[in-house]
Amino acid sequence: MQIGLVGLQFSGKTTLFNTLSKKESDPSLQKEEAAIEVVKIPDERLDKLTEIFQPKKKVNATIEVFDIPGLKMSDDNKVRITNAFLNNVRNNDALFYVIRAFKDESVPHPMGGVDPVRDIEFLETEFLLSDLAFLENRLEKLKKDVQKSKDEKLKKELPVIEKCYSHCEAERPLRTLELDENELKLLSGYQLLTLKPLAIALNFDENAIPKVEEETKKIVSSLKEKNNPVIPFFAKIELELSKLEPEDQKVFMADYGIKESALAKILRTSYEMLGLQSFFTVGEDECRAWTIKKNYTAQQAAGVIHTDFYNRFIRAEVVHYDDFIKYGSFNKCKESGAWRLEGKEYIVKDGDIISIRHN
Ligand SMILES: Nc1nc2c(ncn2[C@@H]2O[C@H](COP(=O)(O)OP(=O)(O)OP(=O)(O)O)[C@@H](O)[C@H]2O)c(=O)[nH]1
Ligand SMILES: [Mg+2]
Repeated sequence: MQIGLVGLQFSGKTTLFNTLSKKESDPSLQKEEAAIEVVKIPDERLDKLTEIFQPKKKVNATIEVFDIPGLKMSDDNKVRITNAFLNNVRNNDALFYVIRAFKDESVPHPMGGVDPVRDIEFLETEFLLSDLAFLENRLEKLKKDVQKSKDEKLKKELPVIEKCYSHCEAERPLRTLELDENELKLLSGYQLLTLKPLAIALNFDENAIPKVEEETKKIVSSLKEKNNPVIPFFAKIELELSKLEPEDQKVFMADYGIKESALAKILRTSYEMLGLQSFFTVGEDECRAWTIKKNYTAQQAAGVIHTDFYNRFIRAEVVHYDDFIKYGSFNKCKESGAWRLEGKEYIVKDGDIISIRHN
């Protein structure tokens, strides 16, 4: 799974990226290329399991974060969307608009002044136009092809594209359109930008911390679409804090009045938006957290570990993390019935500890 940091130039994307990836690179060195980093997902439950099993290796679940160079003012003093930018955005499973809400005279703004609502609506409009252009082309082609060929798939696609097109034409992003599983499947190859789950990350000054909730509410109330998750954060100060030891980090965060780190918020929101959850495997060699979609069956989860496990799946031994901690050992879990053998249709729950039996 990959999330993309998207926005105008100098909104704080690379600063946030460095906070997430704990990279030391200097954000003042403006890079022209997109950067990608595999970010470990902190998980206290995995830490606890590692403490108990003392394995040789601990493996966190990961998510890929894509830092996309922001949109700049072009020669005619306007910020223009570019194809390179759109292609970078298309690659992601979910998007975070990183929006400048900090004031700093020494950092120029490509549109002149700081105005989060304008910047958000600008990105939304550009992405809508991009989808609309694609849908228009697709619609035209489909109408011709449907007459010529007997392809059932094309016939099914036509009404879906029509529906999407009118939705975009009414200036609504596709993520607000109700689509069933089959319709989504039909669209999945097209990488439509406004269909991607979206969160808005507002980059505030540290001196905005005391009034951040109020400021955030004000911004959201002026937005056309109010239902996307909104995450206020403080790129500059959080980058400094991310370099500290975890214990010191907690102390300083409390001092500043930052309730949850940008990292935690971004990861939590990504999981929610993408419908993800974790399960664990434990043992002497390694304790590991795995990321799967909610509603995955035991067999599908087994397939994430190894395709052989999917193909040769017999049963899954399952105990939930909470039960394991409560009873203290697998044996006690067996006695109490918390440890079970489940078949391939079992729906895995967040926090399940699983061992796959296969032949
Ligand atoms: N005062 C202040 N400065 C910030 C903050 N966040 C980022 N900056 C500064 O703004 C400048 C741009 O930050 P970057 O993180 O590189 O911005 P970016 O969004 O990656 O920019 P592009 O990659 O060019 O699109 C840097 O000099 C940062 O130090 C902030 O919260 N407060
Ligand atoms: Mg950058």
